[in-house]
Amino acid sequence: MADPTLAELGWQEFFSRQVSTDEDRSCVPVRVMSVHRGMVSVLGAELDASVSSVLPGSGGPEDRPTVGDWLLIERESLKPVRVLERSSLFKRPAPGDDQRIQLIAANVDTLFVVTSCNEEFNVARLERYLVLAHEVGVRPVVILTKADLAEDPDHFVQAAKALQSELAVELINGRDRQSVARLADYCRLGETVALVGSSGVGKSTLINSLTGSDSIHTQAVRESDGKGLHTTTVRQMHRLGAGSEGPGWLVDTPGMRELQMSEVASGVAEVFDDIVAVTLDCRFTNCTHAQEPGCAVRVAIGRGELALSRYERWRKLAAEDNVNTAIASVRRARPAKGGTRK
Ligand SMILES: Nc1nc2c(ncn2[C@@H]2O[C@H](COP(=O)(O)OP(=O)(O)O)[C@@H](O)[C@H]2O)c(=O)[nH]1
Ligand SMILES: [Mg+2]
Ligand SMILES: [Zn+2]
Repeated sequence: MADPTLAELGWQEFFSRQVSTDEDRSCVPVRVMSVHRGMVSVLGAELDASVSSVLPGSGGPEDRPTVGDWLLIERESLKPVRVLERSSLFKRPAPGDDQRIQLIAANVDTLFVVTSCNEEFNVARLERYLVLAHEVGVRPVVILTKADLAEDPDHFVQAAKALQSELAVELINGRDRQSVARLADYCRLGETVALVGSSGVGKSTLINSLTGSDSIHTQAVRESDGKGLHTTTVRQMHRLGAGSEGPGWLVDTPGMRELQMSEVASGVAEVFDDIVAVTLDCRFTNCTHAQEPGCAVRVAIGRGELALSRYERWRKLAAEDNVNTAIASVRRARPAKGGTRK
């Protein structure tokens, strides 16, 4: 495959205006393709290399490079200088009591929320992913796989479309290249699509069909820089559309088993904007929609204009977000144990 140009890699004015004249002379921008222990695989306009992921200075938890990042590196030494400000960032709290944040992917344009036309399909889980997409500021597309195995695939399409007005929903057989071909429209020149969804829904299959490759595993480590890298790394940018015009990028994400909602209030408000609109008609601005007189939410539920199940899912997500957001702000206020922050 020919070396990509910066535009094909996703370079935009948003990034170029962050680079000073001095930096422009001494550095080159490269995009992070995958992250390994202490190293990142990067691609630039004329550069395919593995460079250190350790940046000068201490930096905050979000300053280390992740998949999809634009990294400035020194032209001669290839030493990393800094990560450019991101147009979007997916992250999650590291599992357990760890205070660290796990960075998932940066500079993503579109989120493919992948689910299948079977018992895996779950509206509450889909809503969580939609909240995440809106919070991060990327366009969500629900991808329904295994259409070929379902008796009534349209039932799943309708259920997904009901989640949000104007939500893009695509029904596919992920193993069939013709069936997935139209999804390439969501991933135009230099654009990046991240895939999320439970294990087994067909994310890897879809990436293989879209990129026309047989196995993601053969792509996990490039020959040019495979030396000393851990082959178990899964998160990686895959180039779409070999030879075709307008190739974009696909990035798989680790299964987010416990997708905790934290600091996503605006995402919740966007996904449930219909309910938020109803609450504006409640008599009291701090209405809890339980006992208060003049509660527009209870009226809407009583009239059948608002589904009780959807209202309850909204309450649950909003409550979870409130608790986790409060915990996160307490943690931030407290100095890290041992005094040093990584
Ligand atoms: N029949 C059918 N099988 C599929 C489809 N998508 C994925 N699969 C199969 O489902 C299994 C899990 O797919 P995989 O891509 O590994 O899921 P991942 O864990 O999300 O990456 C594999 O056996 C795939 O062949 C589909 O649309 N139709
Ligand atoms: Mg997979
Ligand atoms: Zn109310």
